Amino acid sequence: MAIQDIYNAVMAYEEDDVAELVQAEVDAGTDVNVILNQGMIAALDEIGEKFSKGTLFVPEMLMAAEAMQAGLNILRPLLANSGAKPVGTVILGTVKGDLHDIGKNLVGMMLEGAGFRLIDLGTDVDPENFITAAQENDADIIALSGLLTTSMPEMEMAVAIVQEANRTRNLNVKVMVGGPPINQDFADKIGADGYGMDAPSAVETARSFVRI
Ligand code: B1M
Repeated sequence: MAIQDIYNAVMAYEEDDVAELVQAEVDAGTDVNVILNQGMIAALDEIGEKFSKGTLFVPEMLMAAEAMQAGLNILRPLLANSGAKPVGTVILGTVKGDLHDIGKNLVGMMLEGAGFRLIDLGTDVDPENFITAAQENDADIIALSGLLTTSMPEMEMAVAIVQEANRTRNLNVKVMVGGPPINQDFADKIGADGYGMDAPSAVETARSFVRI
């Protein structure tokens, strides 16, 4: 049994095998980050490269995502259960037009694991829905994920709408952004309060907003 087997099972779209192999690694005491990064995320990166080269297509990308999700379901309790009193509330979602949710879900699990109350609005989220959810839940942070290049202008618009609501509609939240096409420069340029390169750094950024 090896991490390579998890990688291979994601590449073969074998959901059940991924779940079994991830469970076996967890039982053997393997570091969750190793399982995630070297087993599951590395395989999805390879899938993405093959898609770029035109050697596989959307259905295969979807099957790989489902296999990844089967593994994430095993890891969820390890990542998400802090048991502590909430340190703050985060409204999380993928921006309008973008249906990718695996990275967002991972960010959400790690935020929960760090003690945040999480309201996950899912994918393809209209900016106004972030604001409504933040107001209804007295949230501290709005967290926007996006994977497509075309999500960047959507993110820019969402950040502008949230910051405008902070100024004029009695909202008081920090807004943070992340996803592969996003970097710190872009986050600064669009007026976001923070950026996370990956799930652990998203948690760090969120913690900096609530001063833990
Ligand atoms: Co899509 N897709 N996809 N896809 N897909 C990418 C993103 C792509 C890079 C593939 C490629 O061409 N190489 C490409 C985007 C190119 C671009 O715009 N530059 C692409 C494309 C083109 C598309 C479609 C347009 C394909 C088509 O229909 N022709 C289409 C778009 C649909 C839509 O959204 N409207 C599409 C569809 C899909 C599927 C539905 C089949 C599936 C998604 C299933 C799902 O999410 N439930 C899918 C998949 C699986 C991928 C790849 C292969 C994997 C994405 C993933 O889950 N990665 C991806 C290629 C790749 O990434 N290598 C690709 C693993 C995940 C853990 O990483 O999401 O990056 P990631 O999250 C990281 C960090 O980015 C960060 O933390 C996470 C954990 O460390 N992070 C944050 C994410 N959000 C954050 C928020 C934060 C902070 C950090 O703070 C708020």
